Amino acid sequence: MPTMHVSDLPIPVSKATDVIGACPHDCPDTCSLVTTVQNGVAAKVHGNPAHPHTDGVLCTKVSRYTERTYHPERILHPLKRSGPKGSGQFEPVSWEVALTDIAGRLKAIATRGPHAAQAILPYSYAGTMGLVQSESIAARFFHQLGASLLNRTICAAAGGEGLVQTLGGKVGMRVEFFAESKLIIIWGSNSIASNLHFWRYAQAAKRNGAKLICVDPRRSETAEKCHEHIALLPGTDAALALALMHELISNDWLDHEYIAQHTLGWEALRERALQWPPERAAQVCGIPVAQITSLARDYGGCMQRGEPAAIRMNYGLQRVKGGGNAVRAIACLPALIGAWRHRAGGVLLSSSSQFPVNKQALQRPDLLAGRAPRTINMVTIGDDLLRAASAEFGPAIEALVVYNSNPVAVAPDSGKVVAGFARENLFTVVLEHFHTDTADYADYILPATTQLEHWDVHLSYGHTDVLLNRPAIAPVGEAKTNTQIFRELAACMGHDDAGFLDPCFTETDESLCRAAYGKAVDFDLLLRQGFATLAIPDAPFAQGGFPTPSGRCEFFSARLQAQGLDGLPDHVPNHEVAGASPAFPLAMISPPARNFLNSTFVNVKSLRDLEGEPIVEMHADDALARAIESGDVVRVFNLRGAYVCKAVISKRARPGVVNGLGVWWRKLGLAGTNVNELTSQKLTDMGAGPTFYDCAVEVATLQAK
Ligand SMILES: Nc1nc2c(c(=O)[nH]1)N[C@H]1C(S)=C(S)[C@@H](COP(=O)(O)OP(=O)(O)OC[C@H]3O[C@@H](n4cnc5c(=O)[nH]c(N)nc54)[C@H](O)[C@@H]3O)O[C@H]1N2
Ligand SMILES: Nc1nc2c(c(=O)[nH]1)N[C@H]1C(S)=C(S)[C@@H](COP(=O)(O)OP(=O)(O)OC[C@H]3O[C@@H](n4cnc5c(=O)[nH]c(N)nc54)[C@H](O)[C@@H]3O)O[C@H]1N2
Ligand code: SF4
Ligand SMILES: [Mo]
Repeated sequence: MPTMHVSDLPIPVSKATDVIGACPHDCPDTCSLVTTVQNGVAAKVHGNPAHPHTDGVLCTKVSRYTERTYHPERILHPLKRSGPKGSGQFEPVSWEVALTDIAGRLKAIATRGPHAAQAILPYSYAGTMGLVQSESIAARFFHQLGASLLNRTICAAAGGEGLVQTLGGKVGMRVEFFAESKLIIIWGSNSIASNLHFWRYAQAAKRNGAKLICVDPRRSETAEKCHEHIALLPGTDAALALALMHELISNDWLDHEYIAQHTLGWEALRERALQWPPERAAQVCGIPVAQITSLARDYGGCMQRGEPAAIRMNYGLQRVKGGGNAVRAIACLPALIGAWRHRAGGVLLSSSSQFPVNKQALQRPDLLAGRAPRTINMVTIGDDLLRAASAEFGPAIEALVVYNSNPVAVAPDSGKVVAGFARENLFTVVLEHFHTDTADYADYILPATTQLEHWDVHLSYGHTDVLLNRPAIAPVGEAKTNTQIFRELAACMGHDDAGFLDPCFTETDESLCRAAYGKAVDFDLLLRQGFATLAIPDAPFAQGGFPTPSGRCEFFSARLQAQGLDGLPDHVPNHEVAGASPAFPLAMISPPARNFLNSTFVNVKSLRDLEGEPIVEMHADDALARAIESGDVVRVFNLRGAYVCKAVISKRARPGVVNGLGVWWRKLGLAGTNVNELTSQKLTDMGAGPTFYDCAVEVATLQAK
């Protein structure tokens, strides 16, 4: 078996040493971590004071990282199922037994015919955002095999596509300059919970006199700390943005020169926006007209005074049918007032396209060698696991290899997902740290290393620094890195398929870290200080130069029109519009809980204690209408399923909308389900993304307090 060169520096064993790493989690902040190691044990993890964005501070979750790494329930050995599917009963086996058996099972499927390997599906997301421990050797392995491809849509697909079609990429303001903004609109983001280090810049701006406005159906921790909160109905953001344009036009708060020089489709957008007077949008959004006109005055006022106005969007607003259009409409706003002229003006949703990652080198799509396997959308895994073979679908899914993800908890429409995972004729391998809801359905669980135990290199979607993660400790128990697991699986496959003996299957993690950016990033600098800042202009679009086909901010997108879609942004109503269904009159959103990261950390007791119990927040009027009291155990339900949790009557909920905070492990919930029992597999307008926050429900008391 190939061995991995874990470090060119020895791992300290005697005196306490600090090792610089990177937070692996799916969070825009990508903090620089410092792990203090004593006698080979990680004693403490803290924020790197030398990294400007981290500024010595971590969130509560990751400051408990050692609790997660040394958790008594950590999986330390390969495990084989010993009870019925889903029972969570396993027995330890050796690595050799596990890998030989898994390779044999995959080979038996793949060698049945020319496209038979498509019955195998990798399922992974961003449990670690590291470029090496996510899609490097794993991608090579599945490409060589000819397995189905996975469309990794579960988080950001609609908004990402909206941004690409408008600005040309996942590009925008540099986050540090928000500190100099005079107006910050925080749109669809609970920054205090999910983008803490941005919030620190916003606080600096506030101290310098900036006005902060939050647009969010929920009165989140962030909304309550802003000067104003616009609590619109879920999925109505494009209507608000179009009405804002209407007001900018009516009052001539426009930067005509910027529009003429650096945008495309102004006349058409103008006509569209004039169909959205504030009265119409107020009706759709369920908010007072005055909130819209006041927001327009603030935004337009910045232009008149020559002050920078900035928008921080996050992915919360695009988990609805019209998510792509909403992001497009909002991304048009800065060009209208010429906000991009300032380094502290513009919009930021994601910075990830700024990073020159060499994906070809890491993932080696050339190993497909002309084969074009089908693509499965990870959002519809529930339906797809239950689909029979057909000419349209191809073979039924027979084997699933899950890593860096917990689909049984996080994918929508859990009833279907669970039924799929429970199939007796599905062979499932899960690479994990813990016995998650997904791992319970595995045939084999393979113990994976955590970020403290492996090399990796990172991009960020909330700032513009590359980070390197050095291993601080040796792997715990018999855990192996994801890369090493796929290297060893490839070696087992290589007995029959020489393709798996290609040297690309023995490349070391350190070499992969170097290959991720090649010469575009100074690797020696990364080794020395753990981070390297990309060279990006302060105000990237001050003189236009958007990375779109036209080089302009595309109000009108010919590419969308060519796909048969609307070339202009518009309000696209939800699949399940709030109040439209008499049986399920409440709109439910399920935003992240502050002390969890998606479903990660739910099993860390100190963090679970901070969250308490699974809850649904309700407005007093909605609770009263149903005779529900705070603390009642309630049943939240629709035609897809039911979720039992505690009701909390709270000012955080607006009338007509309930907030079922996510994403609990099913088995740690009150009745073995979580909020995704209720969400649907319906997709977004662009990008084929999920619609978690586009979900009609009813709530009833199950057991009074
Ligand atoms: N603590 C913590 N941090 C996280 C995560 C976590 O689970 N916990 N998740 C991480 C992940 S995976 C991601 S993708 C990122 C970003 O993650 P996001 O899910 O974007 O997280 P938030 O910034 O909390 O934004 C969600 C906010 O959008 C609001 N919202 C819901 N529907 C709508 C709508 O229709 N319109 C508007 N305007 N707002 C709406 C919600 O009420 C919530 O306050 O954060 C990451 N950071
Ligand atoms: N209802 C509802 N559902 C949602 C959301 C919501 O807001 N509401 N948010 C959605 C969003 S934005 C996202 S991004 C998805 C996230 O969904 P997932 O990407 O599945 O994220 P997590 O739930 O954090 O699960 C990641 C798993 O990866 C494992 N892991 C971490 N590091 C490693 C590693 O190095 N190796 C291996 N083998 N495993 C590792 C962790 O232990 C964890 O169990 O969930 C989505 N689901
Ligand atoms: S989860 Fe986010 S805020 Fe917390 S340490 Fe990681 S990158 Fe930083
Ligand atoms: Mo996400």
